[in-house]
Amino acid sequence: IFQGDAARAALTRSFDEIPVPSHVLDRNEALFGERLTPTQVVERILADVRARGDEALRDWTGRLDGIRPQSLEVSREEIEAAQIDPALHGAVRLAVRRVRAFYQQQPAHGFLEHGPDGALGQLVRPLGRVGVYVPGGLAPLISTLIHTAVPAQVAGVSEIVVATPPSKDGSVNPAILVAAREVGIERVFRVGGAQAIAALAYGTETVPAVDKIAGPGNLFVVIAKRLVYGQTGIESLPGPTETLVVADDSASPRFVAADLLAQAEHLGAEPVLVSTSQDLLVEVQNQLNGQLEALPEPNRTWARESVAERMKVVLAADLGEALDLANLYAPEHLCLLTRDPWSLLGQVRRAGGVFVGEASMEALGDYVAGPSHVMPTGGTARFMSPVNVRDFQNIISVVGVNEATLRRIGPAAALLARAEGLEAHARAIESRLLPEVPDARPE
Ligand code: HSO
Ligand code: ZN
Repeated sequence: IFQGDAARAALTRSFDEIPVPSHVLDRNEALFGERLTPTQVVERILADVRARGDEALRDWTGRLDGIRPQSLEVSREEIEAAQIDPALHGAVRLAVRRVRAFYQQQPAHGFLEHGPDGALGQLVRPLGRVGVYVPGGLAPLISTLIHTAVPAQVAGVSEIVVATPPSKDGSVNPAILVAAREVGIERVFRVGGAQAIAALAYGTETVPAVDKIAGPGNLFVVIAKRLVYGQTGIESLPGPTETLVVADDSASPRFVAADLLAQAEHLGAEPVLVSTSQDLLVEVQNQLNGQLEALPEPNRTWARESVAERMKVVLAADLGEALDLANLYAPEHLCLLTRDPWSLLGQVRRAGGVFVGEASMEALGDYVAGPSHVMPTGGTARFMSPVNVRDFQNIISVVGVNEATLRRIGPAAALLARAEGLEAHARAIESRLLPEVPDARPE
């Protein structure tokens, strides 16, 4: 249990290289005959997909996912035919509806006022084509498709394509296909990992190059996104997830433990508990042990690993200190389980999302609350925001001043140009200020 300065130290992030687990190096050795780092592997994959397109995608998918798909694109018929349990289908629809309704409220318009001086403004335009990466593997993140594609759609993006890894028999999880259909996405590619990011960035015979890639992924996906940035846009580099719970003596230890475990079952997750009550910390610990035991496998193993390796527990002097620590840590998720959680909102400075009170657990936000669950991780909430409509639009500045304004402000521009030693700039400005005698300017 950390307190005071030790708590500050424990919650201060360091931005060292992401540690590479030894099992990743072992796997690379088995695959490549050398202990390549993930970055070296990703560089090979990117170069190969860029050079050989679809064939490289098939080869890498065969090698890494254990299935060599003939058709890289999921056919329209397959998307149309996908079926899931009706209740689950209803839940997908509810999630789509609520996420869409949420983003429709985000102000996203430009401005352009025509006045006596002409006009200055901003045009807001949707991006052309967006690629959404949907992780498969251990957990097929149906919700992630919804939580990235819907804000893009609300932004006005007309073409959204999805890439997701195939399962061993080459199929794509039907719930992901149903979600794609409900959102209105027509193109889904069965390709995952760094090879998917390469395909979306460079384009292949089958996969179109996109203007921006959004969505979380494993270490290889995150490294690939970082390396293709510039060739294409990326929304962020979502890494392992974190939740910081602030709880006082009024909080239910059962709920606090449940929320920490919900987070802990994500691989690599970091659960943090900051409480003003020593008693609560003890009770939560008991609850955690009991609830962990009651989890089925493999979830118990995943959750236990996060709790044992990364969970942090802090005793704060008061809620003011608790919030200071939360702002220092800048969690992806900040959960307020206190007597009067709304009264703390004014002190929240740095977080991806804030979950206010017992009824608003983070797990609800993962699915159906409304805001996208793709939020800044690793302390990047200091300067980043959750996925939102603005991620899928660009702004174009409009300069449309008229003659009268030019006369008023042009001489200052010419002065600044000469101060920068840029004579042609000054002359371009003055050519309009002195239209009749363009060469009359003294040397
Ligand atoms: N909590 C995760 C997102 C997620 N959880 C998707 C379940 N499905 C990262 O914010
Ligand atoms: Zn989650």
